[in-house]
Amino acid sequence: MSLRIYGVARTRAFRALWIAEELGLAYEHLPVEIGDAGARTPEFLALNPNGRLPVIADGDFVLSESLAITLYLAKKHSSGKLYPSSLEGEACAWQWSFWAVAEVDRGVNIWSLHAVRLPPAERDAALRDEALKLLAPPFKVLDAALAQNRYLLGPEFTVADLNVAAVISRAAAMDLSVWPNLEAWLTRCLERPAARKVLALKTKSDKETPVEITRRIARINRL
Ligand SMILES: N[C@@H](CCC(=O)N[C@@H](CS)C(=O)NCC(=O)O)C(=O)O
Repeated sequence: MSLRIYGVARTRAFRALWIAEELGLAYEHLPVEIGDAGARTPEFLALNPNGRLPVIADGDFVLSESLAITLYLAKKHSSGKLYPSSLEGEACAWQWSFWAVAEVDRGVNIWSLHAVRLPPAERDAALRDEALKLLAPPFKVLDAALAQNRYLLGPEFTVADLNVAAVISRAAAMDLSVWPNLEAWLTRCLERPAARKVLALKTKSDKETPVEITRRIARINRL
């Protein structure tokens, strides 16, 4: 199989798996774990010197950074559909993708660790509340954008929605009712068959994650 996706589905590999499923690609999933058991081994560091997941190998072409991966695969396989064909549409897909990483990714990660993923006794309510405060302004922006259109770039789902929804998916258990457009859109995105298939994998791997790994994620990323 020429496309390989490295990274356990609990990680940002979820994003690469989701786009591969949307595109109906044949691929091999290698559920590499983070840290010394996986992404920090010399063999893996040769693929991604950052020691982070996900990575893909498309034939001989190796790529890291989850949202670069989704944009690359969408452009390669679905230009004019999941990937916008106009220069402006493409730029808007980049805009929303960079926005999600810059404005939302870290806050959502902190919130999910301290609301859901760490054992209850180790959750820090102050960090969780601070994350909520950080997320409120960008969520308000997203909610307003979605009042105009069913999806971020218009009436159809595109890679821009996939990228932003995948980043926010860690907050799916959050009370999003103050942002009703955002909430309805996130549900629409995550109910797509491709998303549901990969979410099932992600939920399974979440359940199987040893607590030491969750603690390590919080510690080394200072979350
Ligand atoms: N910006 C990168 C971040 C990748 C990243 O941090 N991945 C996490 C898993 S979700 C990881 O591999 N962490 C490694 C570690 O904590 O040692 C991307 O979007 O791909």
